[in-house]
Amino acid sequence: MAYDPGNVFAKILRGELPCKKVYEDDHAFAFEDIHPEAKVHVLVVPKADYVSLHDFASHAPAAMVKGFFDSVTKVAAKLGLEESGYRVITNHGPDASQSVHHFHVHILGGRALGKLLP
Ligand code: DGP
Repeated sequence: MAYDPGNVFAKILRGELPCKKVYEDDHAFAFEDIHPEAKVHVLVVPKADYVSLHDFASHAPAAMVKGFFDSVTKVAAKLGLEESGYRVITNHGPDASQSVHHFHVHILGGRALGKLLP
């Protein structure tokens, strides 16, 4: 799938759509999910155009991949989740119901999350 710059996360990154910003650095931008599924539900997106995990892991420079995942852990720490714990999820493709085709991870926490799948 080719990257579509009209996706909602690209619009958020360009400031064309509002969001509740949580964190930003050179590599990543983090904001609250519009449909939270836990007390804390934050999305972290790279500031670069990748469709999904496969695209990001295959094509992004190694320094960008490391920078992004460093940012993810910084966001979790900023949210106060480092000690209590949290879950990081990324959905790739139809069976995972990926709905926004700009690579992102979900950070979920703030309560005991239980099993991996319902
Ligand atoms: P998924 O592609 O399935 O990993 O999930 C995409 C998530 O993005 C979903 O939990 C809802 C969230 N989302 C979709 N549109 C918007 C939006 O315009 N603003 C925000 N903050 N979140 C959105």
